[in-house]
Amino acid sequence: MHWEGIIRHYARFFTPVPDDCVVTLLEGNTPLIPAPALARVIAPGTEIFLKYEGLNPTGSFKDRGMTMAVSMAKASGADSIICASTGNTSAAAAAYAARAGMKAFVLIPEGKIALGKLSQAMIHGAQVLQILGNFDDALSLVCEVSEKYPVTLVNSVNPYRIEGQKSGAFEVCDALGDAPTYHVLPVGNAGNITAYWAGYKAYHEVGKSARLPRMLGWQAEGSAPIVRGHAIAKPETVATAIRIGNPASWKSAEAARDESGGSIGMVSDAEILEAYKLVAETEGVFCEPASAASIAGVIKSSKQGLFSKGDSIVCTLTGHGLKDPDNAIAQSIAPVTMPPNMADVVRVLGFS
Ligand code: AN7
Repeated sequence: MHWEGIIRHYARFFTPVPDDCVVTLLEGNTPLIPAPALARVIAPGTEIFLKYEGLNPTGSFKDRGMTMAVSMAKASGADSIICASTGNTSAAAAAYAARAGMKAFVLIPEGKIALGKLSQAMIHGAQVLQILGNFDDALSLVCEVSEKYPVTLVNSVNPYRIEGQKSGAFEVCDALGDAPTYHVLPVGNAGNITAYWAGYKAYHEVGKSARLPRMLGWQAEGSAPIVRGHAIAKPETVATAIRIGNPASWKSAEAARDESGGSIGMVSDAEILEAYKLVAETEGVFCEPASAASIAGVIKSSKQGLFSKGDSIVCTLTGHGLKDPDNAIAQSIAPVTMPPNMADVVRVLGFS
């Protein structure tokens, strides 16, 4: 069947969108990739699946929420949207605004967003404001601007964002025939863990799945307000996507954790980078550092003895590795530079 994007495919689960207002890049329908080699190394006896959200149109899960938020903005007659972002939301907002014929304004923390994401916001013609502050500062600003001026806020405080992002959970259930034992994901502004849990509950309520997963969320140690129980004034982490000190969906993330019998923990930058390389090298799947926090979390949980034989574990890999080429290069062995000479080439290749 021809894929029509999440709004049309999962229409019965969403607020109705007038058909002529649907703004879509045919997001969703991303692969759920089995990761047997990774499972053997990090959690033997379990089945691990990677929900590879990097294959969305702008390279992250944000497209699922943005198609809903921008479509509803269009339905309400808006001609511009605004967001704060650590990068991926701005990329999605810029692209969907372009698609809708709207203006996008994006506020990003200066110097702290991955190169690919910045290039996306720019090429789609968004007006980009680099704030000399962090994501939390930018989010307060856009909330205030959107209250006072005629521009629609498309951060995840916009409920249509969360609604659209529920579709990730629907797709996991459709692929597996049921919910997994555990659903693992990185936590930044905490919208996605909120959305996945809402999606799993909605599917369960209508009998599309027999069980509910335990939700396992992972923050970076330097940006772990939920774990530490207080806002972090100066969040830091190599995983810039989740460099957030005061998440908008804090309470609903805690509810997802508690209702599902799950947990929200933290992993160090070193653990994130190790997981980032491991999934790329063992499975051929390239995600950005923030996404790898989910894998790092599985490694940590596995060491603590959380998993049992036969458990199914789904990790959302939230963004594509190409978003952040600088980190990929920094974490890898540098290429060898050499003359175009057969003897030297075969020697370096180890054949002579
Ligand atoms: C790759 O783009 O907040 O917990 O402004 O880009 O739902 O915030 C990005 C978040 C995980 C965390 N992985 O999700 C933004 C932004 C990646 C991300 C998260 C983000 P939430």
